[in-house]
Amino acid sequence: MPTPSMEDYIEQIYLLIDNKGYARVSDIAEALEVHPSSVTKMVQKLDRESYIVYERYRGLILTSKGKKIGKRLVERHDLLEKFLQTIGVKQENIYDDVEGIEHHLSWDSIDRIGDLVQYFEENPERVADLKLIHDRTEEEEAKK
Ligand SMILES: [Mn+2]
Repeated sequence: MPTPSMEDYIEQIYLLIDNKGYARVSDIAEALEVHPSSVTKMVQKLDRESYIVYERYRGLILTSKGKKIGKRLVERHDLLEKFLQTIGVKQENIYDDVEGIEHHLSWDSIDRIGDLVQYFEENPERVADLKLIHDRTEEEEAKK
């Protein structure tokens, strides 16, 4: 299994290739806010572990193993965003919170959160109930 840091790279490489058709070291460095030399080190590691194929002057591509994991990581990120949105987390907190938790949950927990999101999608009146609790909590907080 990839480490959290490897997951961040695979996720970004997958997104870049999906959006632009390619992923350059400089693009990855910019997306992850890290130094290009760290990116070079990591892509070499990802190459050794068969997630990507990296050729210095030709760029990099995901192997089928890298693609499969990349897709799962992007879906996991999107699911967790949707989950936090559904439970009423403020938009400004969502991206950073997902980046903070996404690597630290088992796939079992991810799948169960997926069930919960699906439950809310199928029962929008439950989302409205939850909103009432949310509003009540905020009112009580405001009084303190
Ligand atoms: Mn992410």
